[in-house]
Formats: sequence, C-alpha cells, structure tokens
Amino acid sequence: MFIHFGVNSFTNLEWGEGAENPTVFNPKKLDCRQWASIAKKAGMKAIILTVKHHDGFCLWPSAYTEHDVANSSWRNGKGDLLKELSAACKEYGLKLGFYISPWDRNNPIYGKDDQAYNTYFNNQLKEILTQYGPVFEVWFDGANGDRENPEKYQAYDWTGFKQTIRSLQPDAVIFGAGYADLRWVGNERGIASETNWCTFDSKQRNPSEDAPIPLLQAGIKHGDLWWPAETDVSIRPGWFYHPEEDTRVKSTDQLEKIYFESVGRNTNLLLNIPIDRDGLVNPADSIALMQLRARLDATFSQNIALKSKKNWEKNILTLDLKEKSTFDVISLKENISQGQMIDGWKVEAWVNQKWISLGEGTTVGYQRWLILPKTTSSKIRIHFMHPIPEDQVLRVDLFKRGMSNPLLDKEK
Ligand code: FUL
Repeated sequence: MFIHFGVNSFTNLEWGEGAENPTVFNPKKLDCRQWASIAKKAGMKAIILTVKHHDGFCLWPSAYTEHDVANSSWRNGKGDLLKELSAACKEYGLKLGFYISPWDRNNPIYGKDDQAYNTYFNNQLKEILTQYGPVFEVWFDGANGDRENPEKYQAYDWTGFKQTIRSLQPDAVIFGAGYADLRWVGNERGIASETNWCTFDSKQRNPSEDAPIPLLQAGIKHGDLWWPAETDVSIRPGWFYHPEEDTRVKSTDQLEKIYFESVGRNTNLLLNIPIDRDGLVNPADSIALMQLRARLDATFSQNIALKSKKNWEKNILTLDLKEKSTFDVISLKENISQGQMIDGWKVEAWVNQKWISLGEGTTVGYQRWLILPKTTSSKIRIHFMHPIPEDQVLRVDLFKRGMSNPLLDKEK
C-alpha cells in the first residue's frame, strides 16, 4: 500500500507550495491501525508513506524544520505519525517504507545553497531511518517542477544519501532516482511492460535524469545491472485525497486488470490509497480493496496444476494434469537467483487428440501471468524459444478465473 497524506489532503492540492500554514493539518480521527488492518485484509505486505512531499511538510517532528506535525493542530503538536504507523505495521505484520521528496518547496535554502540543503536532507534521512525500526524501502520520486528555473536548481548529493541509507538501514531497497535499486515502470497507470527484463545497462543510467521511457518499461536484455521495475499507481485519479474523487475510485474490473498487468508482469505493485481528512482510509477505497481481494481469492485460491507431473524434453516442458481440468490463466516463475534468461515461450493444450495453441509470451522473470482462452484439458506443454536449464523454470501454475472481467477478456 502506497499512502499519500499531508497538508495537500487538507488544501485539496496535488503539489503543495510549501507556504501552507501547518495548522491546516488536523486529521481528527487519525488511526494508523485502521490503515494497517485494511492493508492486511487486502492482502498487502507493506505500507510506504509520504513522510515528506514536495511541500516540505514533515509527518514526524523534525528537529530541522518548523514545517512539520509539531506545529500542526493534530494532537496539539505532540503527535508523531511515523511512530504511530510503525507501531501499527508491527502489530499487523506489515513492512514499513518511506517516500521522502528531495524537492522541497518550503525550505528557503533549496536550490540556493546546494551543500546546505543536502546536509538538511541527509539529516532528515537520518531522523526517519533511526527512530522507527526497520525500513524496507526508501522511495525517491523524480519530480521537480522548479527544475527549469536555474535560480531554483538543486544538485542533489545522491551518493551521500545512498551512503546514509546503506549505513543506517542496510536491508532497505531504494526506489527511483540516484542509482537506486528499483526502477520506475515508466508510467503511473499501473501497467508493466509485457517484455520486462529485470536487467539494465549500467552505462544507460544517469543519477539525475530518468532513463528513456521505453527502456524503463522493457529493461535491457542481459544487461550488467539488476534493476527491476516497481509499478506505482493510485486507486483514484489523484495521489492525495480530494472529496470530489470519492465517486472516482477505480472499479474492481480496473483494479484486477492493474493487478494482472503489474504483479503478472514481473513487478511488485504499489497501489496508492489516499488518506482522507479524518485521517482514515475512506470507505469508498476500503470497499474497492475488499472487492478486489475477493476477486483475486476466487481465482488464485485453487491451483489446478498443483499435482501435475512435469516432463522436460529439449526445450519443451509438458505438464500432465492427471485429469481433465478447466483453466484460463497460466503463471510461470523463473529461478531469478540464476538471473533472467527466458525470452520467448508459447503454450499449447492437448484437446481432441491434438495440440492447440493457447498463447505466447516473451520474458518471464520472477512471475508472468497470461490470460488464456478458457480451456478444458488434461495436458499442456510450453515451448521455450531458446534452450534453458531445467531448473530455470521454478513453477508453472494454472488457475481458473472466478469471475469474468470484460477488461481482461478483451486481451485474449
Ligand atoms: C511523483 C510526484 O510528483 C507525485 O505527486 C506523486 O507523489 C508520485 C507518486 O510521484 O513524482
């Protein structure tokens, strides 16, 4: 679960200017346990919160700025949202991650004194990485609306920021800019590329500029760098809460499509749920999440290939399902501890005494799902375009979708 929450949630903006009065931040019913329990019930594994967005307002009491919760009306300035969220994540068995925006429209030294701002940002990183327990991901966005203005250009010390993270939270992965561990998927619509290499060419990566979109989407085959993509998208049109968007929460069909096109295309999904002005996940969003969960459970709770017998011959893997079964989704998993090798495959089923073609794909990686025409068969086989070691295919699973989805059925 991605969470966007801050002064923008009260001013109805997406990019705050940094000049807002911190007292606007006053979520009277704030309850991080509600956020965590909904995330858990939805099947999510972690929460990544915007601890500081472009407006510079900090959701923890920072010793380095006045633009923070300590000067807000919330809990009379005595609150620390990161502390509450960290306790809630611990209680519900969720990992915790932080989005912290390098672009800061409140800090007057930003872009005026590069070194002083970098020290400020580094100090803030130290605060959030030392006071709230284990952090699994640090999320840097690439936005900077002032970049075109030479007066406001800030040269970031990416190497220093990375050193701080590595030394204080060595297990945390870094998303985004500045020689991060994870790459952006190339859009904010929740769609990963069908061809998706976790690898990239280190020479084509620049710390201060996004790589070209087509490369971010597809990765680079057999590149020297392991730089997998992560898919981020919001459940609503905006990242922050806007009351007028309560009726524009994505439908179960749309969310299921996003799930298939991100989790089923070799990426992790970071689905944004904006927190509302009460400080809660809004009912419109929690209902959508529970409906999505029910939809996914109806599909993935029964693995039709579980008891199948596998047989390899050259570059063909045959699965004997033992009895006739009906399925319409295939899931492949590659043994990525050996790197990513599979670059083309097609799947067939034994129907009416002959092999019929069901579909084909390119890369696999950690996980690749393909929607197939609904098929009843007792045997399938997968041809791999190039020879691969047998143990490179970690798993092949088959499922039958519990409910039809016109958005996905269109793909067949
Ligand atoms: C972008 C930001 O500018 C948006 O406001 C949002 O936070 C998105 C996830 O990242 O870079």
